[in-house]
Amino acid sequence: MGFKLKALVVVSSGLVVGVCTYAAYRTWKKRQNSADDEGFEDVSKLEESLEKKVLVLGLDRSGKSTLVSQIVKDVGQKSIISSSLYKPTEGFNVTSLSDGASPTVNIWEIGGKESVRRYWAKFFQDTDILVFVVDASNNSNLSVVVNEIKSLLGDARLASVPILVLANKQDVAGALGAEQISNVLDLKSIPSRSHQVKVLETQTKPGSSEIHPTVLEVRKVLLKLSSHV
Ligand SMILES: Nc1nc2c(ncn2[C@@H]2O[C@H](COP(=O)(O)OP(=O)(O)OP(=O)(O)O)[C@@H](O)[C@H]2O)c(=O)[nH]1
Ligand SMILES: [Mg+2]
Repeated sequence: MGFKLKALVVVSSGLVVGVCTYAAYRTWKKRQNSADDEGFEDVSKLEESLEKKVLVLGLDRSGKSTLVSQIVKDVGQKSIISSSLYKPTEGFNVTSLSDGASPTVNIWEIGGKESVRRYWAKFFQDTDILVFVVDASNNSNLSVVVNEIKSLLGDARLASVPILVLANKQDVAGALGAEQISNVLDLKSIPSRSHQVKVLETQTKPGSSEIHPTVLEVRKVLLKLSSHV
């Protein structure tokens, strides 16, 4: 087997294992919830509401992993954002965010490469908030973004889920702003009764010693939203 083919087999099987692990986790969680429900229904519901699921999607290289790694850092922590080397997410990453007051936010970031995008739908179930990261400095793939968002909006499992669209890479000259991204993606045509949509400009460029204020704003919005969904 040639090197490329071998690599492909390893990557694909890694993703399939990832998706299977996720499916197993959900089955376990369902069983655990139904076991909890026996005689303790109210307590179990209360516990359920203490964890929220945020799904982070977007095309490859839009900045999802970089964003998530910054969102979960301690605010005062220095020398944070280490490398600008691109390491694509081949499956998914899960991490948690908590401020002690709001529910714990479990952040699921799924890889954005075309080969991984077809597995996105496996992660839709039980999503409380959807974050969609757009590389606002790259005009060339916005039509792909439009199609991906359309198909997300058409999925019943995401019905009425609030959507936070991030126009990322604002540090790059010529990056489209929130208003332009909103127009290009036709976000204003989404009925507010089906989805609450918010667009924020962000920059997650590695190399800074402090978390950028736009990332802190995303964290704040997520924690606030998670208390209301
Ligand atoms: N200029 C600039 N570069 C950024 C910014 N955010 C991330 N990058 C760079 O963009 C590249 C891709 O970032 P990732 O966070 O790995 O992208 P991703 O969306 O997770 O990509 P996949 O995992 O393949 O879906 C990396 O080289 C980052 O250093 C930003 O705000 N500005
Ligand atoms: Mg990634």
